Amino acid sequence: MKPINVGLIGYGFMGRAHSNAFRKVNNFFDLDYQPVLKAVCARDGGKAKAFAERWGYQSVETDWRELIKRDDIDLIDICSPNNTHAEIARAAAKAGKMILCEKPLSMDGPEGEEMVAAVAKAKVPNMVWYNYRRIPAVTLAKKLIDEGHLGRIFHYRAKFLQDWTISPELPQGGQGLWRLDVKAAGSGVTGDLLAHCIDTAIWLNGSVDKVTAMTETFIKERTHTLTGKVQKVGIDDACAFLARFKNGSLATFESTRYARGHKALYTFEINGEHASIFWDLHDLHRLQYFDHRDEGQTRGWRSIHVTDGDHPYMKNWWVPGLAIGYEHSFVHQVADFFEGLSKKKPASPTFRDALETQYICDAVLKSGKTGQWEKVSRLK
Ligand code: SOE
Repeated sequence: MKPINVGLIGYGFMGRAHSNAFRKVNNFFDLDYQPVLKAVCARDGGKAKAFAERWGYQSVETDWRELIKRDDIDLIDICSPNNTHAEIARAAAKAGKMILCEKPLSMDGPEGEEMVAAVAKAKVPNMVWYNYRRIPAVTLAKKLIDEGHLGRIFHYRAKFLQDWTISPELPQGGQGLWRLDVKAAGSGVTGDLLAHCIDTAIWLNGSVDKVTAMTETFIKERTHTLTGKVQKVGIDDACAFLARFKNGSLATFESTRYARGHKALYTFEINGEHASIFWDLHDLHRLQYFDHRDEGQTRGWRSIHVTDGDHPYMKNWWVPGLAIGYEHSFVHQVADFFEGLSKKKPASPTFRDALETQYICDAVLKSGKTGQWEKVSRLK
């Protein structure tokens, strides 16, 4: 196995999810490559050191520029807030590093285009961590659609509901709360949660032509953690939009952080001429499937427990019937990235693929302001 020296930037929730994946991947997948946890980088040296000790990183940096300069780093993994992705990715590409970037790719489409151009010019492998594609039940949905089980698709319906920002006392900005600060996040639920729904949707159902959206910011002002001042909130707290896919199907998407009782309720349903599919993150190892062609008396929704050896990724884990969870989607993503290197067939979504999601988010946010249908841009 060829070692790939990883330099991780950021040590939050995603820093942990990725580190866990790097550590586990070779235990469960036969690959030509092996990630080595070389360095973790964060501005707070003490916290970075504690993270390095806990996860087994060999060294610590406090300036990402120094990390990128290092000859012993092959791959940069960007887990820092959204407003840092572009600058880091451009520098890492220039230095010839492979790049993994947390979602969303960028603050907006034009910034994403620069990132796509940078990795294309440098010819460096790249991928964005839209991890839900690699939950076996979601991957199975893709397989069933591609094999034609659903037939023509009429409807796509997605939701991502949370309830963690309802309190007006919650500040914006700083560690853990930068997602509420528009300068760091770029947008609210659109770039954070709907971006996931959009990525899955375009993967399963193809490109989106146009959208019409409504957005709302329920709490207009919050104290900023870094300045201590009460400041205007610039993110969308909730967003719902309609979309028309290129294949003629109609879609509804909804996301909010104000749905009391829901923590991470990501669901999607797809209705085709022969069959329908439903998936729910809270029950992530199951895929609900209804096939109109089933024999009449026993026709009905089946709940497929996606844990058998012939289900996507599952032969690499336990024996049939035993479920895996959220963190495994990241392990699968690392495995696919390395397989892509071996086969010289990049694992998706590459930066180029993820730019499409960015364009859709831009059109959604624009429509939220104009109240009009907006066309989705395409890379020229
Ligand atoms: C937000 O709460 C969040 O952690 C997102 O940032 C993740 O991308 C999503 O998978 C779960 O929710």
